[in-house]
Amino acid sequence: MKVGFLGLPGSGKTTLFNVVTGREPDPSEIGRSEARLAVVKVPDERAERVAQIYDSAKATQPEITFADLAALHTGDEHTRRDDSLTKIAGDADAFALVIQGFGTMDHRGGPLDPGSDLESLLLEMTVTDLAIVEGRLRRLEDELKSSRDKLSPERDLLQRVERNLGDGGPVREMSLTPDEERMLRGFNLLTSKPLLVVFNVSDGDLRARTCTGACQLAEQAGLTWLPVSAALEQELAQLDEETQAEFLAEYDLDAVARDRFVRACYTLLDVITFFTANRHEARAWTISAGTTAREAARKVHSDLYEGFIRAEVIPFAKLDELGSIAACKEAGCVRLEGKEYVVQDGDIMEVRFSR
Ligand SMILES: Nc1nc2c(ncn2[C@@H]2O[C@H](COP(=O)(O)OP(=O)(O)OP(=O)(O)O)[C@@H](O)[C@H]2O)c(=O)[nH]1
Ligand SMILES: [Mg+2]
Repeated sequence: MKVGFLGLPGSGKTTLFNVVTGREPDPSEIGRSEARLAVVKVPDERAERVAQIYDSAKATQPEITFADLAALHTGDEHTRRDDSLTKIAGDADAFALVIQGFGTMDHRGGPLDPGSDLESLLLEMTVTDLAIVEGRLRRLEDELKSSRDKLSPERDLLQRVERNLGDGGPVREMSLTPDEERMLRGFNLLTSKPLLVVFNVSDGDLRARTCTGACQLAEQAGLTWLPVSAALEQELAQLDEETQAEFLAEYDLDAVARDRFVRACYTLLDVITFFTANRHEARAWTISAGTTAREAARKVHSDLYEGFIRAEVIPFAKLDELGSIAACKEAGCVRLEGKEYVVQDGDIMEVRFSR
Protein backbone atom coordinates (compact mmCIF):
# COMPACT_ATOMS: atom_id res chain seq x y z
CA MET A 1 0.00 0.00 0.00
CA LYS A 2 1.44 3.29 -1.04
CA VAL A 3 0.15 6.71 -0.08
CA GLY A 4 1.50 9.69 -2.04
CA PHE A 5 1.72 13.24 -0.66
CA LEU A 6 0.45 15.67 -3.24
CA GLY A 7 0.20 19.43 -2.98
CA LEU A 8 1.20 22.84 -4.22
CA PRO A 9 4.78 24.08 -3.70
CA GLY A 10 5.61 24.86 -0.08
CA SER A 11 2.41 23.41 1.37
CA GLY A 12 4.39 21.29 3.84
CA LYS A 13 4.54 17.90 2.06
CA THR A 14 8.15 17.22 2.99
CA THR A 15 7.74 18.43 6.58
CA LEU A 16 4.71 16.18 7.03
CA PHE A 17 6.48 13.28 5.30
CA ASN A 18 9.39 13.60 7.74
CA VAL A 19 7.02 13.74 10.69
CA VAL A 20 5.03 10.69 9.57
CA THR A 21 8.05 8.59 8.65
CA GLY A 22 10.30 9.75 11.48
CA ARG A 23 12.96 11.08 9.13
CA GLU A 24 15.33 13.92 9.83
CA PRO A 25 14.90 17.00 7.62
CA ASP A 26 17.54 17.11 4.88
CA PRO A 27 18.16 20.59 3.45
CA SER A 28 19.80 19.15 0.32
CA GLU A 29 16.46 17.71 -0.73
CA ILE A 30 14.67 21.03 -1.03
CA GLY A 31 13.32 21.61 -4.51
CA ARG A 32 14.16 18.12 -5.81
CA SER A 33 11.72 16.69 -8.32
CA GLU A 34 11.87 12.93 -7.76
CA ALA A 35 9.70 11.18 -5.19
CA ARG A 36 11.17 10.03 -1.89
CA LEU A 37 9.86 6.82 -0.39
CA ALA A 38 9.74 5.55 3.17
CA VAL A 39 8.23 2.43 4.64
CA VAL A 40 6.45 2.76 7.96
CA LYS A 41 5.53 -0.16 10.18
CA VAL A 42 1.99 -0.14 11.49
CA PRO A 43 2.17 -2.11 14.74
CA ASP A 44 -0.35 -4.96 14.96
CA GLU A 45 0.05 -7.01 18.12
CA ARG A 46 -1.55 -10.03 16.43
CA ALA A 47 1.69 -10.62 14.47
CA GLU A 48 3.56 -11.40 17.72
CA ARG A 49 0.88 -13.81 18.85
CA VAL A 50 0.89 -15.64 15.49
CA ALA A 51 4.70 -15.90 15.71
CA GLN A 52 4.42 -17.33 19.21
CA ILE A 53 1.94 -20.03 18.19
CA TYR A 54 3.81 -20.99 14.99
CA ASP A 55 7.12 -20.83 16.83
CA SER A 56 8.41 -18.44 14.15
CA ALA A 57 11.87 -16.93 14.50
CA LYS A 58 10.50 -13.43 13.91
CA ALA A 59 7.30 -11.43 13.55
CA THR A 60 6.98 -8.92 10.73
CA GLN A 61 4.54 -6.05 11.19
CA PRO A 62 2.30 -4.68 8.44
CA GLU A 63 3.78 -1.86 6.40
CA ILE A 64 2.60 1.14 4.53
CA THR A 65 4.77 3.09 2.08
CA PHE A 66 4.67 6.87 1.93
CA ALA A 67 5.89 8.89 -1.02
CA ASP A 68 6.87 12.55 -0.83
CA LEU A 69 5.98 13.58 -4.37
CA ALA A 70 7.15 16.57 -6.38
CA ALA A 71 5.16 19.78 -6.05
CA LEU A 72 2.21 20.23 -8.29
CA HIS A 73 1.60 23.29 -10.38
CA THR A 74 -1.86 24.30 -11.41
CA GLY A 75 -3.43 26.65 -13.94
CA ASP A 76 -1.08 29.00 -15.78
CA GLU A 77 1.91 27.72 -13.80
CA HIS A 78 1.24 24.31 -15.23
CA THR A 79 3.06 24.73 -18.48
CA ARG A 80 5.34 21.74 -18.88
CA ARG A 81 3.22 18.74 -19.77
CA ASP A 82 6.00 16.24 -19.05
CA ASP A 83 5.50 17.26 -15.44
CA SER A 84 2.00 15.87 -15.79
CA LEU A 85 0.22 15.01 -12.61
CA THR A 86 -0.07 11.35 -13.61
CA LYS A 87 3.69 11.12 -13.91
CA ILE A 88 4.22 12.81 -10.56
CA ALA A 89 1.60 10.65 -8.88
CA GLY A 90 3.08 7.36 -10.11
CA ASP A 91 1.56 4.16 -8.79
CA ALA A 92 0.25 5.43 -5.43
CA ASP A 93 -2.83 3.60 -4.11
CA ALA A 94 -4.15 6.71 -2.40
CA PHE A 95 -3.27 10.35 -1.97
CA ALA A 96 -2.91 12.74 0.91
CA LEU A 97 -3.53 16.22 -0.44
CA VAL A 98 -1.48 18.63 1.67
CA ILE A 99 -2.98 22.11 1.75
CA GLN A 100 -1.19 25.12 3.18
CA GLY A 101 -3.18 26.62 6.02
CA PHE A 102 -0.34 28.31 7.93
CA GLY A 103 1.09 31.78 7.46
CA THR A 104 -0.54 34.63 5.56
CA MET A 105 0.91 34.24 2.07
CA ASP A 106 0.79 31.40 -0.43
CA HIS A 107 3.78 30.13 -2.43
CA ARG A 108 3.29 32.80 -5.09
CA GLY A 109 3.25 35.60 -2.57
CA GLY A 110 -0.51 36.06 -2.88
CA PRO A 111 -2.92 35.95 0.09
CA LEU A 112 -3.33 32.55 1.73
CA ASP A 113 -6.45 30.80 0.42
CA PRO A 114 -6.64 27.12 1.35
CA GLY A 115 -10.15 26.75 -0.09
CA SER A 116 -9.09 27.94 -3.50
CA ASP A 117 -5.95 25.74 -3.36
CA LEU A 118 -8.12 22.72 -2.60
CA GLU A 119 -10.51 23.54 -5.43
CA SER A 120 -7.77 24.02 -7.99
CA LEU A 121 -6.03 20.78 -6.99
CA LEU A 122 -9.26 18.80 -7.26
CA LEU A 123 -9.92 20.39 -10.64
CA GLU A 124 -6.41 19.56 -11.81
CA MET A 125 -6.93 15.90 -10.91
CA THR A 126 -10.26 15.80 -12.74
CA VAL A 127 -8.84 17.48 -15.84
CA THR A 128 -5.87 15.10 -15.89
CA ASP A 129 -8.19 12.07 -15.79
CA LEU A 130 -10.44 13.55 -18.43
CA ALA A 131 -7.47 13.97 -20.78
CA ILE A 132 -6.49 10.31 -20.28
CA VAL A 133 -10.02 9.03 -20.89
CA GLU A 134 -10.54 11.21 -23.96
CA GLY A 135 -7.20 10.10 -25.41
CA ARG A 136 -8.11 6.44 -24.98
CA LEU A 137 -11.59 7.00 -26.44
CA ARG A 138 -10.06 8.57 -29.56
CA ARG A 139 -7.77 5.58 -30.08
CA LEU A 140 -10.62 3.18 -29.37
CA GLU A 141 -12.75 4.62 -32.15
CA ASP A 142 -10.04 3.62 -34.62
CA GLU A 143 -9.56 0.18 -33.13
CA LEU A 144 -13.31 -0.41 -33.05
CA LYS A 145 -13.46 -0.09 -36.81
CA SER A 146 -11.35 -3.22 -37.13
CA SER A 147 -12.27 -5.31 -34.11
CA ARG A 148 -15.90 -4.25 -33.56
CA ASP A 149 -17.79 -5.54 -30.56
CA LYS A 150 -14.93 -6.79 -28.46
CA LEU A 151 -13.96 -3.28 -27.42
CA SER A 152 -17.37 -1.73 -27.16
CA PRO A 153 -17.85 -2.47 -23.42
CA GLU A 154 -14.67 -0.51 -22.79
CA ARG A 155 -15.93 2.35 -24.91
CA ASP A 156 -19.29 2.41 -23.14
CA LEU A 157 -17.59 2.45 -19.77
CA LEU A 158 -15.13 5.18 -20.76
CA GLN A 159 -17.96 7.31 -22.11
CA ARG A 160 -19.73 7.02 -18.77
CA VAL A 161 -16.50 7.98 -16.98
CA GLU A 162 -16.02 10.89 -19.37
CA ARG A 163 -19.52 12.24 -18.65
CA ASN A 164 -19.01 11.83 -14.93
CA LEU A 165 -15.66 13.66 -14.97
CA GLY A 166 -17.10 16.31 -17.25
CA ASP A 167 -19.69 17.04 -14.56
CA GLY A 168 -16.84 17.38 -12.05
CA GLY A 169 -17.48 14.00 -10.40
CA PRO A 170 -14.51 11.90 -9.24
CA VAL A 171 -14.33 8.30 -10.50
CA ARG A 172 -14.18 7.00 -6.92
CA GLU A 173 -17.82 8.05 -6.46
CA MET A 174 -19.12 6.13 -9.49
CA SER A 175 -20.80 2.81 -8.86
CA LEU A 176 -18.77 0.30 -10.82
CA THR A 177 -18.91 -3.48 -11.06
CA PRO A 178 -15.73 -5.43 -10.21
CA ASP A 179 -15.25 -6.04 -13.95
CA GLU A 180 -15.51 -2.34 -14.69
CA GLU A 181 -13.06 -1.56 -11.91
CA ARG A 182 -10.62 -4.04 -13.41
CA MET A 183 -11.03 -2.44 -16.82
CA LEU A 184 -10.21 0.99 -15.43
CA ARG A 185 -7.32 -0.06 -13.20
CA GLY A 186 -4.71 0.16 -15.94
CA PHE A 187 -5.49 3.82 -16.59
CA ASN A 188 -4.35 4.71 -13.08
CA LEU A 189 -6.96 7.46 -12.88
CA LEU A 190 -6.22 9.92 -10.09
CA THR A 191 -9.80 10.53 -9.05
CA SER A 192 -10.45 6.81 -8.75
CA LYS A 193 -8.16 6.62 -5.72
CA PRO A 194 -9.02 7.41 -2.12
CA LEU A 195 -8.11 10.92 -1.11
CA LEU A 196 -7.36 12.36 2.33
CA VAL A 197 -7.20 16.13 2.67
CA VAL A 198 -4.58 17.27 5.16
CA PHE A 199 -4.83 20.91 6.21
CA ASN A 200 -1.44 22.01 7.44
CA VAL A 201 -2.73 24.67 9.80
CA SER A 202 -1.47 27.20 12.34
CA ASP A 203 -1.48 26.47 16.08
CA GLY A 204 -4.67 28.47 16.56
CA ASP A 205 -6.57 26.61 13.84
CA LEU A 206 -5.28 23.30 15.17
CA ARG A 207 -6.80 24.13 18.55
CA ALA A 208 -10.06 25.12 16.88
CA ARG A 209 -9.98 22.09 14.51
CA THR A 210 -10.69 24.26 11.53
CA CYS A 211 -9.11 25.61 8.41
CA THR A 212 -10.74 28.94 7.71
CA GLY A 213 -13.76 27.60 5.88
CA ALA A 214 -11.77 25.30 3.59
CA CYS A 215 -12.71 22.28 5.67
CA GLN A 216 -16.36 22.88 4.77
CA LEU A 217 -15.39 22.71 1.12
CA ALA A 218 -13.73 19.35 1.73
CA GLU A 219 -16.86 18.12 3.47
CA GLN A 220 -19.08 19.29 0.63
CA ALA A 221 -16.85 17.31 -1.74
CA GLY A 222 -17.38 14.25 0.48
CA LEU A 223 -13.72 14.09 1.46
CA THR A 224 -12.18 13.05 4.75
CA TRP A 225 -9.95 15.75 6.20
CA LEU A 226 -7.46 16.03 8.98
CA PRO A 227 -5.96 19.16 10.57
CA VAL A 228 -2.26 18.93 11.47
CA SER A 229 0.50 21.37 12.16
CA ALA A 230 3.54 19.86 10.50
CA ALA A 231 5.88 22.44 12.03
CA LEU A 232 4.54 21.90 15.53
CA GLU A 233 4.73 18.13 15.13
CA GLN A 234 8.32 18.41 14.02
CA GLU A 235 9.11 20.18 17.28
CA LEU A 236 7.03 17.66 19.23
CA ALA A 237 9.05 14.79 17.80
CA GLN A 238 12.18 16.19 19.52
CA LEU A 239 10.56 16.14 22.98
CA ASP A 240 10.46 13.38 25.55
CA GLU A 241 7.23 11.45 25.97
CA GLU A 242 6.06 13.28 29.06
CA THR A 243 6.40 16.74 27.51
CA GLN A 244 4.81 15.41 24.33
CA ALA A 245 1.80 14.23 26.33
CA GLU A 246 1.47 17.68 27.91
CA PHE A 247 1.57 19.30 24.50
CA LEU A 248 -1.03 16.93 23.09
CA ALA A 249 -3.31 17.56 26.07
CA GLU A 250 -2.96 21.30 25.54
CA TYR A 251 -4.18 20.87 21.96
CA ASP A 252 -6.77 18.29 22.99
CA LEU A 253 -5.27 15.72 20.62
CA ASP A 254 -5.39 12.01 21.37
CA ALA A 255 -2.16 11.16 19.52
CA VAL A 256 0.75 12.65 17.60
CA ALA A 257 0.13 13.49 13.91
CA ARG A 258 2.01 10.42 12.80
CA ASP A 259 -0.43 8.07 14.52
CA ARG A 260 -3.50 10.12 13.62
CA PHE A 261 -2.38 10.22 10.03
CA VAL A 262 -1.56 6.52 9.69
CA ARG A 263 -4.89 5.66 11.34
CA ALA A 264 -6.76 7.94 8.91
CA CYS A 265 -4.95 6.31 5.97
CA TYR A 266 -5.96 2.83 7.13
CA THR A 267 -9.60 3.82 7.43
CA LEU A 268 -9.53 5.68 4.17
CA LEU A 269 -7.86 2.88 2.25
CA ASP A 270 -10.32 0.30 3.57
CA VAL A 271 -7.54 -2.20 4.14
CA ILE A 272 -7.36 -5.40 6.15
CA THR A 273 -4.48 -7.54 7.39
CA PHE A 274 -3.88 -11.23 6.79
CA PHE A 275 -1.00 -13.37 8.04
CA THR A 276 1.33 -16.01 6.74
CA ALA A 277 3.40 -18.03 9.18
CA ASN A 278 6.12 -20.65 9.23
CA ARG A 279 9.17 -21.49 11.31
CA HIS A 280 11.14 -18.57 9.92
CA GLU A 281 8.64 -15.77 9.99
CA ALA A 282 5.12 -14.77 10.94
CA ARG A 283 4.22 -11.92 8.67
CA ALA A 284 1.34 -9.49 8.40
CA TRP A 285 0.24 -8.34 4.94
CA THR A 286 -1.89 -5.33 4.11
CA ILE A 287 -4.52 -5.76 1.37
CA SER A 288 -7.71 -4.02 0.29
CA ALA A 289 -10.90 -5.30 1.87
CA GLY A 290 -12.64 -7.57 -0.66
CA THR A 291 -9.43 -9.12 -2.05
CA THR A 292 -9.75 -12.78 -3.07
CA ALA A 293 -7.47 -15.54 -1.78
CA ARG A 294 -5.64 -15.86 -5.09
CA GLU A 295 -5.03 -12.12 -5.39
CA ALA A 296 -3.83 -12.04 -1.79
CA ALA A 297 -1.44 -14.91 -2.57
CA ARG A 298 0.10 -12.75 -5.29
CA LYS A 299 1.22 -10.28 -2.61
CA VAL A 300 3.29 -13.03 -1.03
CA HIS A 301 4.78 -14.42 -4.26
CA SER A 302 3.75 -14.57 -7.91
CA ASP A 303 4.31 -18.38 -7.88
CA LEU A 304 1.54 -18.71 -5.30
CA TYR A 305 -0.76 -16.78 -7.59
CA GLU A 306 0.15 -18.69 -10.76
CA GLY A 307 -0.06 -22.15 -9.24
CA PHE A 308 -2.81 -21.45 -6.69
CA ILE A 309 -4.77 -24.58 -5.77
CA ARG A 310 -6.43 -23.68 -2.49
CA ALA A 311 -5.80 -21.97 0.82
CA GLU A 312 -5.95 -23.32 4.35
CA VAL A 313 -7.43 -20.60 6.50
CA ILE A 314 -7.56 -20.16 10.27
CA PRO A 315 -9.21 -17.04 11.69
CA PHE A 316 -6.94 -15.23 14.17
CA ALA A 317 -9.61 -15.15 16.89
CA LYS A 318 -9.85 -18.96 16.87
CA LEU A 319 -6.10 -19.46 16.81
CA ASP A 320 -5.68 -17.03 19.67
CA GLU A 321 -8.42 -18.72 21.68
CA LEU A 322 -7.35 -22.33 21.09
CA GLY A 323 -3.62 -21.62 21.23
CA SER A 324 -2.33 -24.16 18.69
CA ILE A 325 -2.79 -25.31 15.10
CA ALA A 326 -3.48 -28.86 16.28
CA ALA A 327 -6.29 -27.62 18.54
CA CYS A 328 -7.74 -25.62 15.63
CA LYS A 329 -7.69 -28.72 13.41
CA GLU A 330 -9.37 -30.77 16.09
CA ALA A 331 -12.08 -28.16 16.56
CA GLY A 332 -12.67 -28.03 12.80
CA CYS A 333 -11.51 -24.41 12.56
CA VAL A 334 -9.06 -24.92 9.71
CA ARG A 335 -11.00 -24.29 6.52
CA LEU A 336 -10.14 -25.08 2.92
CA GLU A 337 -10.97 -22.20 0.65
CA GLY A 338 -10.83 -21.77 -3.13
CA LYS A 339 -9.36 -18.94 -5.17
CA GLU A 340 -12.52 -16.80 -5.07
CA TYR A 341 -12.68 -16.80 -1.27
CA VAL A 342 -12.73 -13.23 0.05
CA VAL A 343 -9.96 -12.91 2.61
CA GLN A 344 -11.08 -11.67 6.05
CA ASP A 345 -9.17 -9.44 8.45
CA GLY A 346 -7.01 -11.63 10.68
CA ASP A 347 -7.01 -14.74 8.50
CA ILE A 348 -3.88 -16.85 8.73
CA MET A 349 -3.46 -18.29 5.24
CA GLU A 350 -1.39 -21.16 3.99
CA VAL A 351 -1.51 -21.42 0.23
CA ARG A 352 -1.29 -24.80 -1.52
CA PHE A 353 0.11 -24.37 -4.99
CA SER A 354 1.65 -26.32 -7.85
CA ARG A 355 4.95 -25.25 -9.32
N1 LIG B 1 4.69 27.93 10.20
C1 LIG B 1 4.71 26.77 9.59
N2 LIG B 1 5.60 26.54 8.62
C2 LIG B 1 5.59 25.36 8.00
C3 LIG B 1 4.66 24.34 8.33
N3 LIG B 1 4.89 23.27 7.53
C4 LIG B 1 5.91 23.62 6.72
N4 LIG B 1 6.34 24.86 7.00
C5 LIG B 1 7.43 25.59 6.34
O1 LIG B 1 7.08 25.83 4.99
C6 LIG B 1 8.21 25.64 4.15
C7 LIG B 1 7.90 24.60 3.09
O2 LIG B 1 7.71 23.36 3.73
P1 LIG B 1 8.02 21.99 2.98
O3 LIG B 1 7.65 20.90 3.91
O4 LIG B 1 9.36 21.99 2.41
O5 LIG B 1 6.93 22.10 1.82
P2 LIG B 1 6.82 21.21 0.51
O6 LIG B 1 5.37 21.10 0.21
O7 LIG B 1 7.57 19.95 0.67
O8 LIG B 1 7.56 22.15 -0.53
P3 LIG B 1 8.02 21.75 -2.04
O9 LIG B 1 8.58 20.34 -1.97
O10 LIG B 1 9.06 22.75 -2.38
O11 LIG B 1 6.83 21.85 -2.86
C8 LIG B 1 9.37 25.25 5.04
O12 LIG B 1 10.12 26.40 5.32
C9 LIG B 1 8.69 24.74 6.29
O13 LIG B 1 9.48 24.91 7.43
C10 LIG B 1 3.73 24.61 9.38
O14 LIG B 1 2.90 23.78 9.76
N5 LIG B 1 3.78 25.84 9.95
MG1 LIG C 1 9.06 19.11 -0.55
